[in-house]
Amino acid sequence: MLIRRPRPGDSAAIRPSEITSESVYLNRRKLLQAALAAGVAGIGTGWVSEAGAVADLKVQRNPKYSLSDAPNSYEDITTYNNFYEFGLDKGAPAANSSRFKPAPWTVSVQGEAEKTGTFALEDILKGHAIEERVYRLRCVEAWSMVIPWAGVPLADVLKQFKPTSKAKYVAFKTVLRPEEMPGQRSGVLDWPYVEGLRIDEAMHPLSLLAVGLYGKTLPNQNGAPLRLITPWKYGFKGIKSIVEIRFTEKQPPSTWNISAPHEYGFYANVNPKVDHPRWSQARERKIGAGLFGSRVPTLMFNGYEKEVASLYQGMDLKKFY
Ligand SMILES: Nc1nc2c(c(=O)[nH]1)N[C@H]1C(S)=C(S)[C@@H](COP(=O)(O)O)O[C@H]1N2
Ligand SMILES: [Mo]
Repeated sequence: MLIRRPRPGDSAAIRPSEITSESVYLNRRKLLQAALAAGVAGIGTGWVSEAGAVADLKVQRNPKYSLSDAPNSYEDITTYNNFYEFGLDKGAPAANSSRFKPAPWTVSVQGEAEKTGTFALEDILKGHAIEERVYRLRCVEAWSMVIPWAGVPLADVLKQFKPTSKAKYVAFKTVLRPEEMPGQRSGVLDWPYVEGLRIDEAMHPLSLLAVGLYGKTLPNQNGAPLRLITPWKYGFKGIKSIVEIRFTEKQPPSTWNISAPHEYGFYANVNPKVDHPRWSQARERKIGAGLFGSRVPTLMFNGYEKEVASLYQGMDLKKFY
């Protein structure tokens, strides 16, 4: 018997019926409370509004994080997704997430830190400017996209909770809402989705807590209202719709590692020299670059080798994949 093991998204083509066109999408935005109140980096009561809608954000472009490639279109970024809570096909998250309610939103902060508890999203972000950073997202399935994220350096957010010296890792958890997330009513993965980083990875300046893209709040399919971005790692580390942050002494479990430990490790650093057991990681297909995309070489640490290589000095990256 052949058991088809799930993996972080399939390379199945999007059926036209699954595509939410940009105009349909934009019409759905309705009118938002215009007043993304001043102060607090543009966050107010209109932070995220009704399901399916996005609001403008006040963002400051950070030119330090740019790429020579043009960003993918808003359409590509919001209709070609992996978010198994809403289904397995690339078009499923856009098609099935309109009933998901990303507001109001709280995050529970727990574990090895001085300040723990449940906090409103606005309070966690208070006082932090929202930066726009263009990063390449490299999926473990060997495709990539260029995305202008809006977010706050993860380190800045984490430091306000004063992690103790026992905080060696940070664990993240996605919301569990089977009533709003049809994929969670299936057993394809252990729910809720969980991920984690070593504390030095979490505190690295590249790590971003994203709250938007293209200058607007995150659409549900991209992980509203906040998700993780670690651009030197495979996309599945970028856990979406985060409701819990926990500082831990031991390495936390991660969903894809639980699902298929020989295929997906805890580190998941982009590495063209360490192939997935079932396919090569040497090259990637650029989404949106022509009908079949263009295949280009994958760069070590997704192009961030200079910045992050020192985090893994002395580690055998074939073993710690
Ligand atoms: N909770 C949750 N987070 C998730 C996933 C998921 O299925 N569930 N998929 C991951 C994978 S495999 C990728 S490639 C990225 C895709 O992010 P995007 O859809 O915003 O491009 O989200 C990651 N975060
Ligand atoms: Mo992925």
